[in-house]
Amino acid sequence: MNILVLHGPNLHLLGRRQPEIYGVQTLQDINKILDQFVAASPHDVVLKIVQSNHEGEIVSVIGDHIDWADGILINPAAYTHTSIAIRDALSTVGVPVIEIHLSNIYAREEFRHHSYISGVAEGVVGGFGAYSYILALQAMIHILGPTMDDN
Ligand code: CA2
Repeated sequence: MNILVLHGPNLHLLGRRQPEIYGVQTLQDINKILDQFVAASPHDVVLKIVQSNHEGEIVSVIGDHIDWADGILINPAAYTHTSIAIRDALSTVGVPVIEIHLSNIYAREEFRHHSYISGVAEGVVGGFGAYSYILALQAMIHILGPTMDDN
């Protein structure tokens, strides 16, 4: 199963600022944990991980993987609250999407309480720091596993 992992704007700065909100792990640490989880998985999982600070680039990356991705994990970061373009791109691909947040967006400022992405996602995982990513990956393997293992 091919899983596209997308990290949105400013997440390349993780671990350097606001550790009280986003944790001390860097994006490289999170990517390494995901790769280690995949290596230990009995399923045939391939991850492609992309970080971008640009909305249009995220839209393009999603579209470019339309024939490759069986599922998409995305932390849209600030675009969560603004981007109809990313929402449309995700719904066009037509594969399961899981929205990820490091922080609990509902325990923060009001403007973070609305997500344009949740309505096209299978589910949302947030509030667990880097562990949100592992939970989301586990959920995606759970969703895709039965269909893929039949192949
Ligand atoms: O909690 C999350 O994962 C967020 O998606 C993170 C976004 C924020 O806009 C969302 O509301 C919730 C912000 C990502 C910025 O990451 C930083 C990393 C290090 C230092 C400063 C920001």
